Amino acid sequence: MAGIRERTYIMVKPDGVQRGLVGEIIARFEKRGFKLIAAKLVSPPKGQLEQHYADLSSKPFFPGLIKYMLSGPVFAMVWEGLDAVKTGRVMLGATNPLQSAAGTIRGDYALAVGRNICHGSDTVENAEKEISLWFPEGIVQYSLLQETMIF
Ligand code: RTP
Repeated sequence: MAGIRERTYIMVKPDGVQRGLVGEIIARFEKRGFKLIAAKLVSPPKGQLEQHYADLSSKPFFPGLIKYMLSGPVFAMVWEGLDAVKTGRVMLGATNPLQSAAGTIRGDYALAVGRNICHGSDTVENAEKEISLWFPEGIVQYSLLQETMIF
């Protein structure tokens, strides 16, 4: 759903997990004001990663991307809040960390496009698809006190 209850799928990739950046990334989203509604550490099967990145399957870097994503567990999350998809992408920074602004997650912690720490949905439609793919068991529903204060 777009607007104040918009949801986005954010994933800490294997390099981010290995480097101990899960807490830092959670903290940034929490402090910004987003609400965590799902989270888990998972080692997905290859087919799930191929489905997640299906639109990139013809790219030359696709096999390397899948190998990288299979190199360790990922931390899968769903965050909810105002313009979560667009703002989440801004917080991640440009795909290639060499172009990511300082102050963004990639701009502060990454150097290479092939090791760029995190994923964020690029559209509301893709967010809903990705949430279904990564959290087929469903999402917890709860209210935060701050929700009544923000809007
Ligand atoms: P993501 O889906 O991971 O959030 O990244 P994105 O939308 O910013 O970028 P996208 O073009 O969808 O690329 C997905 C991931 O593929 C890897 N990549 N490698 N070697 C390369 O030239 C290259 N280009 C992209 C990155 O890990 C990128 O995040």
